[in-house]
Amino acid sequence: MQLIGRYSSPFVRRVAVTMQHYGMAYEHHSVMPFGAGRGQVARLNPIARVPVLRLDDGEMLVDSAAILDHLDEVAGPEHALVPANGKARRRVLALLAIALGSNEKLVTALYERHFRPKELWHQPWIEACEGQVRDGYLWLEEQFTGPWFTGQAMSQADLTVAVFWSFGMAKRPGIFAKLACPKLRVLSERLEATPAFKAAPPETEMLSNQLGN
Ligand SMILES: N[C@@H](CCC(=O)N[C@@H](CS)C(=O)NCC(=O)O)C(=O)O
Repeated sequence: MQLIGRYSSPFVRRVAVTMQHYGMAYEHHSVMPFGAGRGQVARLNPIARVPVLRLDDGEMLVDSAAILDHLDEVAGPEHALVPANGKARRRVLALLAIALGSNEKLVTALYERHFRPKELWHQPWIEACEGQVRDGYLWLEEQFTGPWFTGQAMSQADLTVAVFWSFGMAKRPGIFAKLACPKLRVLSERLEATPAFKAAPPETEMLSNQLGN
């Protein structure tokens, strides 16, 4: 399998960490969906987004949720990080929906600050997005009763929130360091120290480094 996209993308990284966790071998192609890399990504995904997972028979999967759904199927119900059915599955998907939504709003605000000239930044829009980010993480913090989100076993909710938390801390430390989310912080630090996370560290980012806190 080939995983396309840089680990500096939290969507790519959650796929990579999951593959490491499952012990699945893959080739990593660290390509950005912007600038010089855009054409290469567009040949694999019509909307030029990462992650893309190319399966051994050439089939192309796009979108981290669809990719993870496939990987869970390959891992099998005993090992899958999202339960196969019922209330347990709905619970993990509900947590993931808020984590993904919060992270998407963070990325939206980052893109506003990266792609538009500073004098055209629309501050009310940035603040609205960042308010949604805060509300999402505060809700997730409330849901976390430990040792994992859904009890005694790690799920995709834990892995994804840990990846997204690290991304938020790196990109907008001024927001994330002030968030009253001690349980999410500990969860992220705990998982970042595991072999699966260490095997897929975020590369030095080339985009959005100069955006302030
Ligand atoms: N819902 C998608 C989001 C993927 C996404 O936004 N990827 C970003 C990189 S962090 C990207 O490719 N951005 C380029 C673009 O949106 O044009 C997923 O979960 O895979």
